[in-house]
Amino acid sequence: MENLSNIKELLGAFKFSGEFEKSTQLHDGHINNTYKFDFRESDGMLNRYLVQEVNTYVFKDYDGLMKNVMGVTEFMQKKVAENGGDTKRECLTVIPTTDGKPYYLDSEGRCWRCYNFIYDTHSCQAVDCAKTFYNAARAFGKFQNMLADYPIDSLSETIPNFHNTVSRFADFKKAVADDLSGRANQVKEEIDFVLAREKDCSVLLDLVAEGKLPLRVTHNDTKLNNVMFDNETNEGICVVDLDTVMPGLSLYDFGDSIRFGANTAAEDEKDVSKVSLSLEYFKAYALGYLSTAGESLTAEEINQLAFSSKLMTLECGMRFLGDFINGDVYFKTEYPEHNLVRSRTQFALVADMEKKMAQMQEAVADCCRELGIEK
Ligand code: GN1
Ligand code: MG
Repeated sequence: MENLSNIKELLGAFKFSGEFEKSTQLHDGHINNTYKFDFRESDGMLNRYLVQEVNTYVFKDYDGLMKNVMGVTEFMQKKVAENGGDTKRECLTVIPTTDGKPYYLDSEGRCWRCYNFIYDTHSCQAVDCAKTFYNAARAFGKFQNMLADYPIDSLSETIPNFHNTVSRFADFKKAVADDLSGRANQVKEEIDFVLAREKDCSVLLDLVAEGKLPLRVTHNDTKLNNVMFDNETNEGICVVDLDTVMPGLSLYDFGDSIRFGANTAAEDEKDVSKVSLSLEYFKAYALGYLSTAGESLTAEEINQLAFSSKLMTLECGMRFLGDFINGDVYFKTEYPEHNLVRSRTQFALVADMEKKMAQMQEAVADCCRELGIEK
């Protein structure tokens, strides 16, 4: 029971049902700590919950965050029910604390929350075939559609300027200038790679300022492992990790999915020669996403899908490198160079996307033709 010295306290904190059996830590995310809690009912039935310690260094306004999560989950439950879906499997439900609150502050001031566990599903850490990635795309496209009429002004910005790449670039330059870890001189080549791409950082924001791209309610962390796939059908039935649901661009969601899932190597592959953009996976994702969200997208959004993939990869790379230079204060790491390794894979992927940009654009155009989308 790693890190769970406060298990007794937690067991009394939430409205769990049944007799506690065990907790198991899951190691998926880079930010929060996640555990499965198993309980047994007197009739032998298993009750499983997902308990998470919210990282309050990253999410300073955890109260605003949980208000967003409550609002979004309740909204989605209604939508799923209206469409005749299964509210226990197709959306998350927050399990309240024993005194009816959405989160629990423990005696050390740490913030905990609890979700229903989604049975008979699995998550994927890497794309195994194009169909899986297509299914993930359909899930994220549906998610965006489901939240299309969510009251956008009611959402707090859980992390201000999360995908504002101009502000990310400024943060990056500050990290280099401050050089808190003294590591900047080891990574000059990587720093130069970022600095040479300053112009890319403002492309989407300029289009927003010109009124050419709409703000939408977006997920903002569309990694493959944030989709739960049905064990039988392999369809993406539920999108999880709602911490960064905020006003954003559809392009952030599209691009971030490609960054992670269309890479032929893992995000932290040490051998960068294995890193490349799979055009097959790119096209599969574009097809899945356009087949669910395509109708509601504008021509300019579709026009920027390929570029947004490169931009989100560059942004993530500069965040990893910036964190390496800051001394690994944000992302969890397993070894001292981990963030540097992660940033190198992102930059190798950016470089490969730059070579393949015309083919990526062509793949989007093919998908639009296949789906009869004319904008
Ligand atoms: C973090 O924790 P996880 O893996 O869901 C990060 C994302 C990054 C991602 C990189 C709140 O997400 O923005 O793209 O790592 N989440 C936050 O793998 O910063
Ligand atoms: Mg996640």
